[in-house]
Amino acid sequence: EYGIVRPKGYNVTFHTNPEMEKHHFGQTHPMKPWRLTLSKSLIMSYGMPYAMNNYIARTATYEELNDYHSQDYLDYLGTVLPEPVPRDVDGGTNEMRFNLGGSDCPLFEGLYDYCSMSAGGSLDAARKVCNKESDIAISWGGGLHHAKKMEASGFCYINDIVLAILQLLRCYPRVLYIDIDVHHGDGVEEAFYSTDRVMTCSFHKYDPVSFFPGTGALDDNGPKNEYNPGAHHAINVPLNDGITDEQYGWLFENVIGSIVERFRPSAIALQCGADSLAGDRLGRFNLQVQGHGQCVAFCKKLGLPMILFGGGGYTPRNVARAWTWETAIALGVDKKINPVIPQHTPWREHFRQEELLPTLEQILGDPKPNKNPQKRILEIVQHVQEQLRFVQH
Ligand code: V1P
Ligand code: CA
Ligand code: ZN
Repeated sequence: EYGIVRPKGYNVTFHTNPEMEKHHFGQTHPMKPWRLTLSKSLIMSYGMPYAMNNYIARTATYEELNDYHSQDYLDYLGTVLPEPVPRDVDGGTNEMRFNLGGSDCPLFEGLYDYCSMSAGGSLDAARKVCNKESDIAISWGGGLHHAKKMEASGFCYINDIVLAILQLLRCYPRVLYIDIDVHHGDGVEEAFYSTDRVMTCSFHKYDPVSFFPGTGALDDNGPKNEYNPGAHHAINVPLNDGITDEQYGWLFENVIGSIVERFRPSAIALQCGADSLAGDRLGRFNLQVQGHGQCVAFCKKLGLPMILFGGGGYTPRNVARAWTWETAIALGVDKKINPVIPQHTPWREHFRQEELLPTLEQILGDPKPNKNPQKRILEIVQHVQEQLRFVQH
């Protein structure tokens, strides 16, 4: 139709839930679920749905969420209303206990539904990959990597990634989790701290004092003790402001290349948080759509079954650009995709103020000074390779 052909014998599945996009965290909150609508309509305007299998994600059940999250946390999440429960019910202690109701993780109308839809999409993606019905399954509504077993954190309430990886572990011996969101993937790292069947690797801006969540130092590689098989199975790549496509791509290919060689994963879970792009409202990097997408292309070339998750991304138009480009990469469109966009798409509305044609090739954001010396980049690769020597071949 639009120059995209479905490759024979290669299946990409796309999992979304339009209901999820209708939820609001609040006027000033940076997390805007409608960025998913924007992304989907851009993806549609290129005709990509013709080249993949599209599924409306179901909502995850309580039992499915309970595969990772604790019952008392889920029970509380299921009963809270936008108005905090009256003080005389629990004295506000549950909100404090579960980190709910603050500015990062507000309580809003339909919160529990929103969470179970995000998790439902990622669980559906994992099941398709397990059944071999999908080579790459995409869940842009997932990727909520900070949520803990009994605690909300950083805009994340339910850790759909952990739930999806738990599914993958039912049919694949080893899963590699990669996280290119600008924030540290602390929730996923913590969940798999004590297993050698999951290796986690997050690339992020690191500043223990002033950048959320403050964890993910180079030498944080999982609790080291002789009884912990998960020791050395957490890899962290802490970065500074302003990293470019060139440096990031070099680091990514060296770090992930070394991990794959040593750990030999049987499946990949890739969190594609788009807040690592230049011009992001919360981010600090200088990545362009090409550099971000190059990570997806490199993983695809490994030829392993893979799930692509969404995640952060606070400049909605750029989120849509990146996730559209990455959907195209999953589909195997390696040349530039047809930039002729139908005039009538709702997506056009959001781009009409731009001077240039809204192509995916546009340079994003004002460049930030690059605070990543080449020496440090080399040091990081060296440290990772030293860590990997401890990993059983
Ligand atoms: O920095 C914090 C707070 C302050 N500390 C007490 C914690 N929170 C950050 C949270 C960022 C979450 C990122 C999520 C993801 O990795 C995955 C979906 O992308 C924060 C920031 C900030 N600039 O880092 N919260 C907010 N900004 C915020 C701003 C306005 C309204 C509500 C929250
Ligand atoms: Ca990250
Ligand atoms: Zn983020």
